[in-house]
Amino acid sequence: MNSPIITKMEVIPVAGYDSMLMTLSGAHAPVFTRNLVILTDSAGHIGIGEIHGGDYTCECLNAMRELVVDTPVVRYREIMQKIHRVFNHDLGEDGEGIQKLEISKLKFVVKSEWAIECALLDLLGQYMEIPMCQLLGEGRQRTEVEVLGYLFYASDKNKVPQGEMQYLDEHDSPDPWFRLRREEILTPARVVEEAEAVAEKYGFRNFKLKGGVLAGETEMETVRALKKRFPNARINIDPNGAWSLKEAIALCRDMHEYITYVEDPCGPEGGYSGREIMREFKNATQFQVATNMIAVDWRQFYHTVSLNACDIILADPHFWGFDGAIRMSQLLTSWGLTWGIHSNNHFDITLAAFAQTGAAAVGEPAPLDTHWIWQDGQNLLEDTPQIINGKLQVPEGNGLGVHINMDRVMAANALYNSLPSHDRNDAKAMQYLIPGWTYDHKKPCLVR
Ligand code: GKR
Ligand code: MG
Repeated sequence: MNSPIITKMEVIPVAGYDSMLMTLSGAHAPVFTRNLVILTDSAGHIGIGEIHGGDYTCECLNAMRELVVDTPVVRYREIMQKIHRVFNHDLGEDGEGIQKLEISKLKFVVKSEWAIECALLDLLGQYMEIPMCQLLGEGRQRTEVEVLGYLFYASDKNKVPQGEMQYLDEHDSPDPWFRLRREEILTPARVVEEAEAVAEKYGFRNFKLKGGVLAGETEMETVRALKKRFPNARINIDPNGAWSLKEAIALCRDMHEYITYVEDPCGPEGGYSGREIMREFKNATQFQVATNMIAVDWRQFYHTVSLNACDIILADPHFWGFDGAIRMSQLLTSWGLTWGIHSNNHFDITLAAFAQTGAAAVGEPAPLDTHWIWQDGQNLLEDTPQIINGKLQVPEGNGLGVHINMDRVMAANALYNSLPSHDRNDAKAMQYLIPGWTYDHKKPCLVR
């Protein structure tokens, strides 16, 4: 067999800068972390993958190395099979998933091996001289993929003592979006400014507002202001299950002319799972509902679909794998449901992976989530895929179709190594806004 052999697997943890973005979990820290997988093969090709950060994911990846190295690239499915046989995820530890957005559980929902799958598909595509999307499902469906403008409320970073947790300051950037994204954005008018800035820079036509931050009625006011400014946009809101069923119904019932669909409006309560509660929300409001919280594995997916609890499943490839995410798009499409992608903070390697996955998804995907606009400028690639007119351009080269810049990777690794902790902790920065703040999955983070 002429297939190249995988000669090396590197796992490189990296970090990048973020804004003080607000969610139900608290405030994003100034720095976020990710893990990179870099495979080298005997033909001299490099395959890359990116996944969530933190020591747990990094250790899992390092433990998988010996199942990957010295294997022919074309045996990528056997490699994944071996990994799954050896690293049989214990359902006990992630059974509840992130129904309550408990960030400490995210590491069990994310499956580290999907970064290896991405790097393997990158190598296989290079060997076969085709883009990664041609290796997935039914092959390439489109050459550009719609993404949405992911809007966040952001707190004033100056409330955090200098030196304690240093947020990036871009007040002297020539780019209006880069300046704005590091400022306080806490009112409906400021969120409209935010949407204008990203619409101008990236051409977004549709938006998602991260809720679970202010009182529900204020968040609805923000949605109304957005719709007034962008009457043709599809706008959705995602409070990550912060509202009780009763609150969610009261807040959303009269919002049909403003909101296209609601993402995880409510979650588990009163002994019922998030799936049952979302079904009741749908019954009461007739809204289309999306999730990245109540269906994060195939067993949860079964119950979600059986209950008809959801219309749009955001199949994050870091949860489902690339093959799995596309399989999901096939199932959803054949059942008349909608597929999309969920994201967390990420670099442009994940952006390229989203482009390839979105290109292979069948049917009519919902505009994909991406946090990348908050990280734009800190690129680890030579040729970061661009968002033009709200559409992510799918790289045309072989495999992932992009090239890594190792100098930037090593700088991001140095930043990671300088951190006192590598795990996401959204409570820490919150303490400077509200002393003694603790996470409560039923209270918007700034409502205490
Ligand atoms: O970036 O903090 C965040 C988001 O709230 C993230 O944690 C969510 O998982 O973006 C995600 C979502 O759509 O629920
Ligand atoms: Mg969500």
